[in-house]
Amino acid sequence: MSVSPSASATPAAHYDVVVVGAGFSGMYMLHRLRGLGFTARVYEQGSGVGGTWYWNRYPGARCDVESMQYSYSFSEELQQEWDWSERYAPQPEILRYANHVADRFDLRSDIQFDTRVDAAVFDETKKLWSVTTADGKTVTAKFVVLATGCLSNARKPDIKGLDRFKGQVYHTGHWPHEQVDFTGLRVGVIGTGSSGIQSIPVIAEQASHLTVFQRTANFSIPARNARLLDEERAWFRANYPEIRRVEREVARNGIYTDLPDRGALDDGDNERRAKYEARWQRGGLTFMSAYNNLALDQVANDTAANFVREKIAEIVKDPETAKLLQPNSHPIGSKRICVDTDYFATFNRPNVTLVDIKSSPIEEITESAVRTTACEYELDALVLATGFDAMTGSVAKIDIRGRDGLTLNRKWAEGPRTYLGLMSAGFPNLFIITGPGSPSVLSNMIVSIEQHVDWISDCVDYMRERELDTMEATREAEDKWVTHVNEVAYTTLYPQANSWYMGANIPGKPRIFMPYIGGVGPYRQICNEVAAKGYNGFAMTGAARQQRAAAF
Ligand code: NA7
Repeated sequence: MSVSPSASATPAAHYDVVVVGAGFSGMYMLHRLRGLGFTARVYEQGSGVGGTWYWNRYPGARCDVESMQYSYSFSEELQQEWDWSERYAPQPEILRYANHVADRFDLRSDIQFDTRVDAAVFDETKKLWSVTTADGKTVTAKFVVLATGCLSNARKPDIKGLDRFKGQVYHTGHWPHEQVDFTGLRVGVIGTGSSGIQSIPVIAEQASHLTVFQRTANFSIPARNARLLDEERAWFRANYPEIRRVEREVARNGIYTDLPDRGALDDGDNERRAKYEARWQRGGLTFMSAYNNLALDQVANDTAANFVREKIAEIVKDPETAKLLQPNSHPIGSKRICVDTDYFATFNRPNVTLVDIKSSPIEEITESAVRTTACEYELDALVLATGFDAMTGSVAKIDIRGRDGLTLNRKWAEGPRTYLGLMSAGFPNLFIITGPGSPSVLSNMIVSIEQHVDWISDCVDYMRERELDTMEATREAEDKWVTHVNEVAYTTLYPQANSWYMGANIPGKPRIFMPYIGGVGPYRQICNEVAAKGYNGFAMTGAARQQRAAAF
């Protein structure tokens, strides 16, 4: 018996919300949506949860924010019970934590792994999104939440001959799941950002010889990583209410530390040096919190940069190598500052060579070597620590079509445009977590993720209560916000660096300072006020009422 196609076609499954990505944002989003009684489906490209921590398995990978702060705050039981073992958790432990959260909150049943989302198309008549996955299946959803992560789209550099290389090739952002053993091998690392700086000391211990190809020297502060003592964990746990408050409302970057009350030039030389020394000895990202004007004033910034340059000269024995390792192309902090364990000291090892590819660029990669304009380096393995198409790269891989068939890629061709980093005009009911235009990568990501997820959860709940169909950023509000994000960025030293914050690491990517630098506290306040005023700057349509909100 033949069955007509219309009779056999099963209708597409429908969810209230489709979430793309099961990293820290996707997992918490799912948890909140379920708590509100929404149906949700999460699609995850990887075979497990954890997002960036699922992919970034390179040797030495660890978080540069302290574990007791780089952890969810939404569950008091979770933050009281989970035992972080080190001050800065290594990647395997962060992944264990992500898996623990998935199990503890029973998230897996609504997550479909090994499933890439290829397309999301908005149907203006039905006011629904159709979401198509790489396996060819399509589901519909009222809302789509892009929890695709900011640093999850590993970027293979465009170097001539790379595909010809016959040895092993790895990218730090897409590391194999099996153990990689460099013992006895001649290894080359291209890239000296955070991933290179973390992996180089570990690879140097295994490799017979390590050649580091450096285009731009970076500022790095010692992590001073150590096992966490019981009393340290207990202190955090006892003080979490205040610590989390400061992270959310006071510290601009969402990291609890003693905050500066003065600028670098308000202290004399000796006092300033003592402060930098204390921060250097304490270690970590909060070095930049020594003074309140290091991101704003070039002369102030120079005092911190000079301090670190002097430290590099003290650590690295060969003066020529030390000089090459001293950053001089950008203000300290204007590229994400790195946090390391023995990075600079690694260059004192006899089996490590630093190659300056700024003065002698890589010409090509042959079957067995990297050839610069000055020399050829025979290698058995190559590690690409060349970073990510940050903030927009993963979103750009999805064919997202909003009103009138407009694609998000076309809309963002001149750079990402959002209102509050949360929505983009022309794309109703499509939310972005920690998107461009929000503090995002300039902050402790978990603080920003929780804030966005909570805001989005409140928002969809608000819409359900009022029987609203669509919500969308207005062009006016978006234009104002984009202008504001830019204005704030240009009051700082950040735009001076060719950083991935600016999209400068991707040839052809528009140079726009993507994250919002106004601080997580003020940003949270703006978002809360917008919500309190009935989602000012967003247009809403619905059965129960029609409203078009004024620009914020
Ligand atoms: P980053 O910080 O973008 O660093 C990438 C590094 O690779 C950086 O040193 C680049 O030099 C270098 N690079 C990139 N492309 C090339 C080519 N074609 N040739 C030579 N060198 C190249 O990425 P990471 O993975 O280290 O860190 C990203 C974030 O993850 C980090 O900030 C933390 O937040 C966690 P350049 O500076 O462009 O001259």
